Amino acid sequence: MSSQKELIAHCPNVTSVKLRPVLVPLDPPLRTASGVMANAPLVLVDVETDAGVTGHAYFFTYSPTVLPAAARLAADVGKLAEGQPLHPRELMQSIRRRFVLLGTPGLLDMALAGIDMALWDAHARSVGLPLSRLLGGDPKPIKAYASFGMDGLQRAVTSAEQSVEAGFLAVKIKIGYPTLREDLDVVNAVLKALGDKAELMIDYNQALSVPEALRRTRALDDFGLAWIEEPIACDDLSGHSQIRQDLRTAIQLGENSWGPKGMLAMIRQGASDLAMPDLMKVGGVSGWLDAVAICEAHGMPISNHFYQEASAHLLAITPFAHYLEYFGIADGVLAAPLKVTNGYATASNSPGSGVEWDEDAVKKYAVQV
Ligand code: SMN
Ligand code: MG
Repeated sequence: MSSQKELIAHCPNVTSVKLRPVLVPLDPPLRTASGVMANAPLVLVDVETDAGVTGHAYFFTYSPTVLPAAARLAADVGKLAEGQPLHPRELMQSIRRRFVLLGTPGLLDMALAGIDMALWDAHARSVGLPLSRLLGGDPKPIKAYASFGMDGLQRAVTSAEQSVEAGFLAVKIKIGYPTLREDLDVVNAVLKALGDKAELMIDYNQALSVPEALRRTRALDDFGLAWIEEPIACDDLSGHSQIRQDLRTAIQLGENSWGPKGMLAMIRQGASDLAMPDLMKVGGVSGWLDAVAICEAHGMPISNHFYQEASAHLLAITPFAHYLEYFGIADGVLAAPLKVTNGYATASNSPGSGVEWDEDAVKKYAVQV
């Protein structure tokens, strides 16, 4: 690799953007009130440069049905970056300008974000810096919560007990069982298992109507929960605002806010107390920096959704960093998954955003498109 001085004098160019779709088994399957995921459909992004560094990132497509199309779309969009200087922000702005008339929500935004993340990883690697240091900070311990699915009372209690044993200071479970009684029984049992060792967040994954959400969140409001996440449809911001005004418990949104403008709309509507941007849906590292600046201006505590490796770097430079969601959606294809020690996760100190492939696993889970 070129010397530091040569690298800084000569900005590398992107030589290729390669995409690989994989289907990584989730064990156990991830159950939510809005569906079960047995596998993690991921598009792996590799940005090669003429400086001998390659940037890595991945994006999660939620549904295996759209995985091939997402990979093909990202491959086509990636060609727009080839031959260009490795200037993540400027290059992505220029690529996004090509789609103003089309609009980008959905698969295109997902592909653009994945490419953005990989460009930033390549940029950080090209100057030999961890992403957080490139952005003016340093990797530092971020309080993490162990994130689980909707697994029934007994599994939820076992997960809570194991999390406390492992040193976690917070746990999130998903609820939205057929009856409020079942929700309350699971929450009570988990709170009992956590004791005073850890706090509890709950996530409804958009499962309730507004009246049912008012009914259920009122019943949960005295439990001292850290937050209640997405009780109703993620795009019903006025509905969330109505629920929020009715509660003392914090409402948490953000994983489904598309781009900085989506985060701004959530804030303007008064829909949430907290924000948890999803690094893909918010627009990659570039989108995160813009969106989180808006949230900070409104004093909102920031957590992440998924993408824990790069999010740990970004939360390290976020003044109101709240929690890191610890759910390794891509751990099955990573050579060195992020670890939590005594309830805190610290981003990798290696150059880049902390994403390195386990190439044997990538081959094992590869999907032909
Ligand atoms: C979630 C969303 C999508 C897939 C799995 C889990 C959940 C979370 O909303 O907050 O992690
Ligand atoms: Mg959620």
